Amino acid sequence: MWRRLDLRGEALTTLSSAEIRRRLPRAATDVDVALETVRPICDDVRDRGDAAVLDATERFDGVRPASPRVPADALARAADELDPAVRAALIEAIRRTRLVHRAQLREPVTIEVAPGTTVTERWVPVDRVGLYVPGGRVAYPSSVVMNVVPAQEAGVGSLAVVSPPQRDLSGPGGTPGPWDGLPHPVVLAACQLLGIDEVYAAGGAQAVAMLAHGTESCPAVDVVTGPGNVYVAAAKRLLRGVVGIDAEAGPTEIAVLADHTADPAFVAADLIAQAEHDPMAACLLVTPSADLADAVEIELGKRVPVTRHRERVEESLSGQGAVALVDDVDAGLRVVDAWAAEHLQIQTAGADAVAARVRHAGAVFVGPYAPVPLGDYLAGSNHVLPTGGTARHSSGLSVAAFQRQVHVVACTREALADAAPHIAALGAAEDLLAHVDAVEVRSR
Ligand code: HSO
Ligand code: ZN
Repeated sequence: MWRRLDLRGEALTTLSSAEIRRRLPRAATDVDVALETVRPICDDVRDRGDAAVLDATERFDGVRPASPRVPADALARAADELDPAVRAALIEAIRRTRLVHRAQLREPVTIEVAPGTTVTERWVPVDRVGLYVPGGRVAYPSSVVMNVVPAQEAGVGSLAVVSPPQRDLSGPGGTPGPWDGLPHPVVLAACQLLGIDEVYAAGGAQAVAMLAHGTESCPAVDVVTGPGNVYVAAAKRLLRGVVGIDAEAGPTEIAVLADHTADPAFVAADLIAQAEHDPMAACLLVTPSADLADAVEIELGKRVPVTRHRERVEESLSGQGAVALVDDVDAGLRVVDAWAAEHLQIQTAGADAVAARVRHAGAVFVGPYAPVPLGDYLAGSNHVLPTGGTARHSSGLSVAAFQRQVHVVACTREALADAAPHIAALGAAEDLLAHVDAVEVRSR
């Protein structure tokens, strides 16, 4: 059901990271192809505003709301009808996520680089953000928390949440029910719990374009964040520059680095949990223990047939699932670093020390009792994480996505005079003599 890769022996030591990465499976998503699909949609939203958003919504989501803006009474109703256990869980998730993200805030720092010359570095929130919450195959109220909390903690004043509308035909005789044309009610309830009153029933490229260009009902934002499908990623790529974006999310993925001490049932359950997100999800086990590889395979054989989203899981595991056998945990670390997983689990002896050596992963989960769903929902860490190997150069969502760092330079007359000869030398070297003059005019 999944492939076995043998990375034991000499081979690994002679391969570069990029070569190791190429040998490991990962679904190929072609954002460039999707670009051509989303370009006319984004242009249409730019030109025709709400009408174009609603047309695209009708076409792709099969439902046409009266306006993209979700009415306040729908938010209130969603919160009233929220299951108490889900409410309690969301409140605890919000509390923990706030603690972690508040700790990311940086005070301004002033550095005196020479007597009389200071550079102050301060972090300034953007004015207005748009937060994308997926709602296609699965609705993600937890993603409301993961986007909204960092934006709020960063100090952003104006927040808009977008999430695709659902078709609800639960009314009498298959007529539209109370949630027809609205985002998933638990998504709405999560917004209400977080104090967000600006929510739009829009998804896909049309939602990103609405946020980026602005429409009659939705003023343009400065930054768009949040995960989505390939069309959302393509729209972000197209509109980057018109707005700031966090990252282009690809299919979710997990790597488990485990040795003979790992519990095969835990490992199999963790792989299946990631695979249930998406048939394109990539699940990788890296282990020096052939016994563990066999035992995990047996566990998968037991668990996959009875899992709720069996088809997705089977497709994911047979498409991009693999176990890579390595010589030892050190070699395993090279492999998982090369792959740069969105989620990396360490289930080895001395897991803390192994985890401390990881260099490339979106988030690291240490030991047998830190499964990825803990991070998805409740650890307080962010679950919007870099996919597709981009963990080599990018981070998960944090307050930094919603702020800019600004350098503030101050200098006294005397300090400028001290710096003048150096500026004159560099200005002359670049043949920019007006630069030199702008300093000298101050010393006359
Ligand atoms: N594992 C997903 C996040 C998520 N899981 C949301 C459940 N809900 C990608 O990081
Ligand atoms: Zn998940």
